[in-house]
Amino acid sequence: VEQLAAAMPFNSLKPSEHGFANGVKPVEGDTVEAASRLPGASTLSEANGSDKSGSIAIDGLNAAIESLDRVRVDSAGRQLTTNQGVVIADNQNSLKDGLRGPVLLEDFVLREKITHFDHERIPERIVHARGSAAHGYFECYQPLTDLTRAAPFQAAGKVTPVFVRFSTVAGERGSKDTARDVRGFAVKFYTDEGNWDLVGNNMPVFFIQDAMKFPDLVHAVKPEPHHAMPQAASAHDTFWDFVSLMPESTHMLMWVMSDRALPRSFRTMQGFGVHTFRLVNAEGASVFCKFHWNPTAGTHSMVWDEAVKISGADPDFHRRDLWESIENGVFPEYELGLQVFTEEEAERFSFDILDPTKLVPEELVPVRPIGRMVLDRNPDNFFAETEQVAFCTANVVPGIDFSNDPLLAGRIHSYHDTQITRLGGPNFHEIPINAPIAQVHNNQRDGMHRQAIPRGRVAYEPNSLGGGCPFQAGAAQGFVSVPARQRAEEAQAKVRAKPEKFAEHYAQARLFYESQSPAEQAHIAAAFRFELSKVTVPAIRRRMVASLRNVSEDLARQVGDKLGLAPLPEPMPRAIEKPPRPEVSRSPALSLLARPGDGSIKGRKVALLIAAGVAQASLALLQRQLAEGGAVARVLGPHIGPFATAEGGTIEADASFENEPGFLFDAIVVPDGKAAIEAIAADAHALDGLRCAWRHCKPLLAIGAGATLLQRADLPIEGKADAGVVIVDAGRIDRGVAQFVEALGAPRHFERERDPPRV
Ligand code: HDD
Repeated sequence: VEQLAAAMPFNSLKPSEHGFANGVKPVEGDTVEAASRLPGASTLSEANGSDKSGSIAIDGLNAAIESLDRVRVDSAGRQLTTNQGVVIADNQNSLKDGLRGPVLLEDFVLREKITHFDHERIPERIVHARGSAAHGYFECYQPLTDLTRAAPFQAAGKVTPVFVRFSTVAGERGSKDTARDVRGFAVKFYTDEGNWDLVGNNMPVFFIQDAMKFPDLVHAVKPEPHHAMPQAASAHDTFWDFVSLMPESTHMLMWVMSDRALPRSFRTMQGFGVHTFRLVNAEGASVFCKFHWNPTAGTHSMVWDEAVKISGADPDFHRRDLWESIENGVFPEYELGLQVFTEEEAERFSFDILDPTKLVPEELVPVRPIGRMVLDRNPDNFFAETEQVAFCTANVVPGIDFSNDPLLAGRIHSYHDTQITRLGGPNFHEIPINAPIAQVHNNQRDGMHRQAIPRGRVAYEPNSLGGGCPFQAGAAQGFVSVPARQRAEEAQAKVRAKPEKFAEHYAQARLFYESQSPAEQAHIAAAFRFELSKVTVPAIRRRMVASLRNVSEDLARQVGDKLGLAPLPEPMPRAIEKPPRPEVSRSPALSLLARPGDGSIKGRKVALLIAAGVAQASLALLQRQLAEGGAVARVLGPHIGPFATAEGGTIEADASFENEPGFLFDAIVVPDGKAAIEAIAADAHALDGLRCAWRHCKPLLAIGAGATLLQRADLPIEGKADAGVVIVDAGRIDRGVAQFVEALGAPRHFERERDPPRV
């Protein structure tokens, strides 16, 4: 390894790329630091061939890889073949009857190639079409046997492989990552007792209370059917028409108009199971539970102007961040937390725990950390894994069960059903990424694209010819549904109706708004203003502001003013005159600032602006500290390639001010060197980048002569700037670098923000 590393640039995390690594599985109870040092973290294994399939089983960081190895294909050093394995002599020319003659029907090589190509596309997901995924593992902190018999939670240090797909909801497969939208957060646990899918979102509540309305909601938010616009946006008439007629959406609207809908990255957003689930222990006793994923890197979001600009410059912004972070060894990590409560406790809550438009405030039921999830391997192939993965809320394992949430009931049906069209038949569970590690034995047979070859003549149960196999396991081992009681007063006739507490729609919307920081509240008001100003029908705008009056007069006024609605419309009539008194009126945990992270700069992207004459020495300390902290520094110049430095050397620009605009970065650094500053100041792309960094409340560091560039960009740095603007003399770089690194690891510097913006 050392010899090879000396001979060529070599990433020690990815020895498998170089064809000599035998990966190692994570040691039970290992820390992420130790796990990240293990070889085999990458699967880009072009150099690893095997005799049979072209793939050799690199034992990576999780056991799910073994089941995928069987089908991994690696063509390094191989001849081209047809799908029948026949070696192809010429892949450039079709078979013709003479040089200028017609192409012959017998050309099976041509026909096979074109036919396969014609069928490459499959239907995209009806919602959550755009997504990105990664492999990883879940590690349990402590046994939870008192609460649940679910396999991942049975021992401290137990590692369960996972595959996680993040997504936007409304946009099509080729749309942008940075839309204002909910994000999907779907986790497939390959447990040793079967697959468990926790199919959640980055918001803990939902728009509707009953699956019956899901098709209407989706039709309303998707591009309008007559002209198919707008793409990946809720800022249009049909969405606001629907939600303004659905007061139950109000709470979720507060989340979707908040910074939560603009995550900085998938690494910095929370995830929630949304519904109330049940945990069931080996004795069959059950409690209710809500699932929370909390990112170790803290919760960080973008601002709207930034998201709009990034959408144009890099529609793959989140996908790229996830991919590059994993390749760089900055593994996204989340802690799994549980809110556990009993049926009796739930009955006393002011809201119904079966209502998915309500959350359980953390002040009422604290979140108990129970394990962590680390994403440490990028997929080998986007289509085979990320596109073909099929999540389903019905996929639970012994120890996990459902509540009677009516939204969940519809989901239990919908997910399996949708894959039958999307993946072309009922055998999609055999697609490698979907196949459980636990063995499958049953009497289901045939169907399109069957892969397994069941042996024997018995395909029914009970049987005697097969010795009674496969046989029922009994309650001790198999899945048993919780025999949930129906309370006597609930044991009614069939009804199409809801429990009474479902009719209260505003208390938690208010709780959310009141729990935000002033900057977050301002962003919510601005988001409503923006979205509703795109609505062309005045009655819809009025109806929505009427609904906001039930949440917060302050918010309704801010939005109404900017929509020219004076006086404000009357508040929307409420379904309940005297709603139950909420338990808490403030929940600090609902603000993004509640989880700023540990101050680490891991994965942050920093632009270093250079031009000819740059004082390279002024950058050296900074570059070292950024690298040590796990941040990514990119050198941006007027063009890519080498530039002469003030010291007489050369420095290479990785990117240009034009091809990687400043708003793509978390921070910008302007080094010392008068000549360089003159050259940078002559390029408005660079000045725009600085203005964006300022406007988006990001850190800026100017060293020596670099300070004049901030003035040339017209940044209003009069008197004492905020902690995010660091200006240092060339002689005191060390102090400036320390301040800058601290600012980089902190949340945005919103004290700078003005609405409308000054810069
Ligand atoms: Fe859903 C996909 C999350 C309500 C029907 N949903 C889908 C995905 C996520 C969610 C993360 C993408 C999975 C992936 O990456 O492949 N959905 C949610 C959450 C909901 C929710 C958190 C509310 C709590 N969904 C919901 C309802 C229904 C559906 C009420 C239907 C009754 N969802 C689907 C679907 C999708 C889907 C049509 C599209 C593609 C797929 O399932 O595999 O079945």
